[in-house]
Amino acid sequence: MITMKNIIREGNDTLRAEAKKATFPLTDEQLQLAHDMMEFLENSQDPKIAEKYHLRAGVGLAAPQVDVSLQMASVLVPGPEGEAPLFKDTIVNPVIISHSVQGAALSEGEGCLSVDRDVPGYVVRHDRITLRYYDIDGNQHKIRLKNYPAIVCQHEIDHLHGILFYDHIDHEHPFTMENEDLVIE
Ligand code: 4LI
Ligand code: NI
Repeated sequence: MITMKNIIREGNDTLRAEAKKATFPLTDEQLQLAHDMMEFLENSQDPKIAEKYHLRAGVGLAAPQVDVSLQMASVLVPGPEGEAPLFKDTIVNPVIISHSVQGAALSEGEGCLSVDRDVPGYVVRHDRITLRYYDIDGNQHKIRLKNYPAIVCQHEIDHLHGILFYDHIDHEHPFTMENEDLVIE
């Protein structure tokens, strides 16, 4: 099982590398990794399990964060209490094929399991994206996402290209945003 010990932190070069595209079929080791990454997100969102194993809660985890430089990330965005997740899948070789001009940012800024400090500021991303990706079985998906799930997927896709959320923050004016951009509560 993946715990915080397995998650590498800023300063590790793997987080700044361009991850390699996956080829299908995935190896047994890659399938196991996909399973373990999703299990980490589930565990991290379960208060009892998270406390027991000292897991920090996350909605996304990319393979480079566990020191595997491969274009694969798990995303688990919970829905309203008792309802289905807004988005749950392990995305392989994801590409944003189109996006809104309108930007959006989380009102409280972003956190990252690989960053052990608070970096305040708006991380302005695309509010809506069309995402093409493969699931772990090699089936192609083309989906539209907006708001929080779109933000999370963009954060995770950034990891596959060596980008960290604070690269997008204007550190001189961390909470300045275009009027047209959406603030997601
Ligand atoms: C407990 C159980 C306040 C501060 C609000 C917690 C289940 C920040 C937000 C969670 C913030 C769950 C999250 C991300 C932010 C902040 C990620 C809590 C887990 C909220 C996810 C990848 C950025 C994603 C909204 C510095 C580890 N996640 N909060 N950002 N949640 N979580 N990111 N921002 N301010 N990071 O962090 O998984 S995209 Cl689900
Ligand atoms: Ni991250």
